[in-house]
Amino acid sequence: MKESEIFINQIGYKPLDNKNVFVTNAAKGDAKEFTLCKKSDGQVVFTGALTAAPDDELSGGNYFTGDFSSIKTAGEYYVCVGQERSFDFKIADNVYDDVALSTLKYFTDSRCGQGICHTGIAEVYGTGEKKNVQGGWHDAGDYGRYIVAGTKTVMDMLLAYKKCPEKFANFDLLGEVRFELEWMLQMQRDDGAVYHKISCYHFCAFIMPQDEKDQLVLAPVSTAATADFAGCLAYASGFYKADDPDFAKKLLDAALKAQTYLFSHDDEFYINPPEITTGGYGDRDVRDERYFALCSLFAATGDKNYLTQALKFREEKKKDKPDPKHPWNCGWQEGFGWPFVAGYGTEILLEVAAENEENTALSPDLIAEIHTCIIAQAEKILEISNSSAFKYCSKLVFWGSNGAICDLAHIMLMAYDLTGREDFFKAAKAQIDYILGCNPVNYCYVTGAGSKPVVNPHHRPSGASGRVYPGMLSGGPCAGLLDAYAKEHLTGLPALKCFADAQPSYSTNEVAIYWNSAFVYLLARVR
Ligand SMILES: [Ca+2]
Ligand SMILES: [Zn+2]
Repeated sequence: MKESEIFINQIGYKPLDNKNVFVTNAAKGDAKEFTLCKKSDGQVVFTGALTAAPDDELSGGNYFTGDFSSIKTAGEYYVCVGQERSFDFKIADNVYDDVALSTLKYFTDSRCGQGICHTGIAEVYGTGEKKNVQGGWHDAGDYGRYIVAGTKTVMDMLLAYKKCPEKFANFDLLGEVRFELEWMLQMQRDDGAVYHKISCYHFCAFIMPQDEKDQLVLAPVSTAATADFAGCLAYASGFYKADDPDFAKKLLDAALKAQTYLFSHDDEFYINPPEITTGGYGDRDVRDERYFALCSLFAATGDKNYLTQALKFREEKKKDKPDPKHPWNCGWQEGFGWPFVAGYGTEILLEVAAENEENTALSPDLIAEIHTCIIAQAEKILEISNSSAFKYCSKLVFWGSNGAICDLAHIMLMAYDLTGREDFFKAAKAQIDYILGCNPVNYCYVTGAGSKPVVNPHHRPSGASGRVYPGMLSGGPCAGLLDAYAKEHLTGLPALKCFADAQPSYSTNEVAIYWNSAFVYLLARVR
């Protein structure tokens, strides 16, 4: 049977969610309406109008949409348009429980070390020294472990846990995060600086992690890694204080030591030395990393000097000249990406302000300025979502676009927290709908979930074992066509169709801990 071109969230909706169906012009034909039918007996429970969706370049235009938000009765359904029928889906309170748990278990599946893999002693690049570093999560499709990637991941997980701990009742989030933190602690040099990453010199073939036995190497230290480490560990320390004060102290002490190094050293930007060809994760602007570290240390210690120093970076970055080539990193942005971490610093300041209204260091003027800034950014993102056929909230479709829209939704949720405005919340939820099936390629982008999940991810353990690991968010469309497979198969397509469920297409179908964590955050907030 030919797959229909009716797009719904393949997992389903919560009773009170906005519920939208999307359909191509071709599938719509002459139909003016869609029907919502019960899966059990085909009974029509709702008929609604199909209206033209906004025409946008990214999806290619010519889509129609319908709204069945008024149906709140739990059950299993499908949508019909003319002779076409959508995948089945559910309406239920707990509809996202399984997918949420599987996206968390992915982290446990990604654990390195434990006596099984990458147990060798690493060389410290260019020094002749050796160091034993164990643990941490494998980063992505490969087995590297990178501090900036790990930081973003840990921060997403901890922020989600902080906002809604009840959503993690069936998963030991702090235990899982601790596995990464224990590894991060080993990545610090005696002088406080932090190695950028540990990996082999080159990517391996599609083999299991225990079969990668090449020499491990610790790449040079960097400002980005050292500042991320300081920000992340200082924030994390608060979560372990009650149950394990010694571990909490260890984290905070390491963060303080990293910050001491940062105060006395100019920026050290990371680029791969010629002998190392694994993921570079380079970043030419580390003002946001320094801001994040300082905000986090201010929150952890109460020392106003950290705040004063943090605000200097904020003011300086605000003065960036407009740069149309890099609009996503020009001026102040509450970023939540591995190279854009300002949002984490700002979230922490807002937490301090909310928990301690007497805190005189955070002046009402400063807090008002932060609020205005967040709401202005969120409104721009909301506007993009509203002008998109699939309510997609970005104008750019980069490598890892599925993670990026979760990060943009995070900004809308910050604005929702400040204003209570439902339109921010609903647009954030719409990104979950997009990822789980409301998209022009009709994929559920999480492995093991939905009627048409990704089944050929660029993920070595899946490829080598022949078993697709569940709970992984595919990177999703990448308009740049950055790998040979994408160039061969996707040239000329609209950006949101530049996706191939094919193992070689690393630029569209890789997975990564920090895309998963962005999804974990968003799903925890809206489910
Ligand atoms: Ca940066
Ligand atoms: Zn490993």
